[in-house]
Amino acid sequence: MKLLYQTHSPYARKALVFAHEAGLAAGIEVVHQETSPTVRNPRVFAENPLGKVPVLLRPGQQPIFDSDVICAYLDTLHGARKLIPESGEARWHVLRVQAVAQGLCESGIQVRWETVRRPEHLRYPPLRDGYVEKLTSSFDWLEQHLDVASPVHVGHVAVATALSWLEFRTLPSFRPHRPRLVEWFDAFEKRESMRATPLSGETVDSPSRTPPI
Ligand SMILES: N[C@@H](CCC(=O)N[C@@H](CS)C(=O)NCC(=O)O)C(=O)O
Repeated sequence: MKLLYQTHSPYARKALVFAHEAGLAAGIEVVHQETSPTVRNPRVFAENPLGKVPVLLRPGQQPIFDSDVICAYLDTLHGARKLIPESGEARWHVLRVQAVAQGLCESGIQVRWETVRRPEHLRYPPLRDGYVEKLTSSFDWLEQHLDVASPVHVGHVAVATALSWLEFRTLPSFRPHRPRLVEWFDAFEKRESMRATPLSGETVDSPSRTPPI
């Protein structure tokens, strides 16, 4: 299998960290791609109509995209303890944590658009503030609800890769006043799966875009 990947994407890293945690990373070739909604990447669009990474390519089968779906697929490929519980409240808890983590990444990306990525005269501070509020409210939710003592699950992987990326991009910090979350995260970052997948690089946006004909 191949994974269309980006070294500064929290979503791509989530899929790869999951593969490491599931013992599947050795069977996945990482293929680096750059994506931005302002610069079309034909290789990625050929596999995913949304033009986003990560995308998992399987020989002779349809591509799988969206990190949530890739993780769910990978979890079917191994015989060890499932990282996504198959039933019961445990399943809904883990998926809910994953949803909050996805929202952290989405909100962080929006904050970056409204602070550094969009040309200055097109930025809209109330939108930035609204997304910052989603970040802080999600940090508080995680401080209260994250099951820090449970065996690793997809929600942990998603939250750790999201928080790590927020720090990498010096977005609003989750650290003040959230000791439980901080202790858990600092320990998680030491895991082999996280150390094997460091974040690096810059997003390349186009300052202006010619619409497709
Ligand atoms: N919901 C998707 C989000 C993927 C995503 O937004 N990837 C970014 C990289 S961080 C991307 O490729 N963006 C390009 C674009 O928005 O066109 C997932 O979980 O995989």
